[in-house]
Amino acid sequence: PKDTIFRYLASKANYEEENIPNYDLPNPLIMKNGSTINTLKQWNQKRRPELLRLFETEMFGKAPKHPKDMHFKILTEDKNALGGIATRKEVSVYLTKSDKHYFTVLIYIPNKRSGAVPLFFGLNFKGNHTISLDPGISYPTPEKQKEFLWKRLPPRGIAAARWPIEMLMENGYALATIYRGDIDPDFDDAFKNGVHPLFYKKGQHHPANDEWGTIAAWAWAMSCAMNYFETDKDINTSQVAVFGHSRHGKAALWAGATDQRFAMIISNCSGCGGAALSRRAIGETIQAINQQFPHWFCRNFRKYNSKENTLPFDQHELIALLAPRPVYIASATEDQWADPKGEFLSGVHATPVYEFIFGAKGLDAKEMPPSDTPLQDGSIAYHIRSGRHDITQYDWKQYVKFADKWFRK
Ligand code: GTR
Repeated sequence: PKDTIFRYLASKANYEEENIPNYDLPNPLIMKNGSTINTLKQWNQKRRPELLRLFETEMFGKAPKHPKDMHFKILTEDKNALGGIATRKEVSVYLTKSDKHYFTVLIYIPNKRSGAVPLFFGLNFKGNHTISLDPGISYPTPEKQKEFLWKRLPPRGIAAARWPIEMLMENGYALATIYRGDIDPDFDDAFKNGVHPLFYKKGQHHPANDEWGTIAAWAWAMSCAMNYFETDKDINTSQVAVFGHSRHGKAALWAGATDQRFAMIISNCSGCGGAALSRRAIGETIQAINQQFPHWFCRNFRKYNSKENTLPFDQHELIALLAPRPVYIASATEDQWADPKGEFLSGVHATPVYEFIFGAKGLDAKEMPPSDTPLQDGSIAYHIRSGRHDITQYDWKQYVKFADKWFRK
């Protein structure tokens, strides 16, 4: 049935530039009340908080503060993983005083290192044990498997093609990941499972209209995990790149916006609700995304179904919230559902904030580059890879190159 909704929505969608409605993008440097932002101080004290609040209350939903009883435990550690090239750790992040509510972070650290290393950190779709054939990765516990409502256990290593662990180790990067279902399952369960119920007020059974959906919960958990990384002396926490493919790309962008400890943000095919401009209403639209994934955003976001022009922001301003940190936006030629051009334009229209406020080069282009021609000169990088909606070796090669540029100067 899920597939049926998608096919229905995809068949109804507009894919033609000439059918895009007329729109004016909000100017990231103009406040809601019309006043202009000229200085770093005005940006930091006025406009950034205003935009953040708007995205929070109208789109992703407000998440709670980090739990005060949050604590960590290293569950397993193997200094001789992957034939000796890496140290593998599994760390639980407990959200309450007891050891009952937790999610597990899987971490690989290159053994060839001197001192703390930079980290790539992102969510996975099918379970930590699916990112590699490494037999040392624990399967989720039977209780967890029950919680995840898996019909069957996804096979070990099934997603390995998307996770070039050896390549990252060779290049001196650590890698960390969390199974997103370990935070909040990716289906509409009226927020009965996952982290939401842990934070309900007395008598509350559902997040309020402006409170966190599933994507905000994923981003929040990544921010919680960052607190663990700060205790891990092998990880350079001033060099953490938060990344994500597709729905996890949306989560990575929101994590970067809400937690400025993330030093780099990578959006791979994040599409609607991610890097793509909503007002273009091409491919996946707000209405389509809210229909297919009613749990991703807060309820307020539904006000904008087929009313993109009434949004008090657009997605270029989500990119602007990341400034002045380096951001990589990537698309794929066959991924029209995600609107590659809208992803590119977000970078273009976030650029004034990078330039005028921070004196940094943003995305230095007006026209989309040809496929497989990365633009990596500025703080906002962009490429459109030939091929389908995916994260590939090609994409990873670019991300490492970009990270080298910023983290190894
Ligand atoms: C699609 C969804 C997209 C994107 C994608 C994914 O079905 O419409 O917004 O997030 O899933 O996560 O692969």
